[in-house]
Formats: sequence, C-alpha cells, structure tokens
Amino acid sequence: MERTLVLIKPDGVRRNLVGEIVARIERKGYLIANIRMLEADRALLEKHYAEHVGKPFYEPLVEFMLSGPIVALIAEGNRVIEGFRSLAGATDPTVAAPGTIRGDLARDQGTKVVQNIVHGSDSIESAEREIALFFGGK
Ligand code: D4T
Repeated sequence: MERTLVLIKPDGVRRNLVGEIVARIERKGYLIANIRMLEADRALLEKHYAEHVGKPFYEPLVEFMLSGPIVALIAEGNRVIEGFRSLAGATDPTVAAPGTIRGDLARDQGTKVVQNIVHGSDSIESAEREIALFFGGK
C-alpha cells in the first residue's frame, strides 16, 4: 500500500490545527498508519530538506521548522502521495485553492519563508526516505 510522510509544521501546531488536518486526511479516506509529535533537530531537517540547500529560503526554512513542535504522520492508501498534495494545495498559500488545507487555513505572513502548515512527500522515493528519517524505517 502506498504511504506518504505528512508533517504538520510549527505554525499548524501553534494554531491548534492538528485535529483539523488529521480529520481532513481521515475524511478523505486515508489511514493514519503512525503519528508522533517531536521537536526536530537541525541534523534531521538538513537531511529532510537536502534538496533545498543553497536556496535563499533554506536557512529561514530550517529556523522556522526549529521554532516549535511538529507532528509527523504516515498516511496510507492508493495514490496517497498525489492525494495528500491535492488536499494540501499549492505551496504558496495566497494562491492555494480554497478547499485545500493551505488555501483555507494559511496566508502570506510576510516572512522570508512561506509558512504553509503542512508538508507532504512528492514521490514514492521521497516518501520512503522521509518515513525512514522520521520513523526509523518503520
Ligand atoms: P513542502 O516540502 O514543505 O511540502 O512544500 P512543497 O513541496 O509545497 O514545497 P517545496 O518542497 O518546494 O518547499 C519547501 C518549503 O520551502 C518553502 N518555500 C518554498 C519558500 O519559502 N519559498 C519558495 O520559493 C519555495 C519554493 C515552502 C515550503
């Protein structure tokens, strides 16, 4: 069964949106196969965001992800990678479609990095790599 890694970023946790986001994933019909709250450390985030090293938003992104607890979860179901990215909406919350997590619940805060509440893996390879990072390969 296909799996994806979802992160509820510090803005989502701070704004008490954990239940709302988990409920949207469940109502869509995906299974929450595992879930944990953690405070990420820099080493973990550097691995998770390796593809963005050197980009102007990289350091603000890591600082933002260190700014508070996050929730990591594994969602499971046919085509869940694509399905969760559809639920999440576009990266930029200003233009994310209404009805999506980012479109309904986030907006531009004028910060150096977009604060867009959730992360979802973008491919089967990324999902397996990210699940291993956050759940030790389970
Ligand atoms: P994540 O990875 O958080 O699910 O977001 P996306 O898949 O939608 O976007 P991404 O990996 O391209 O970017 C990671 C993270 O960096 C922020 N970001 C991104 C930003 O602040 N400015 C930018 O120009 C981009 C591309 C938002 C999400």
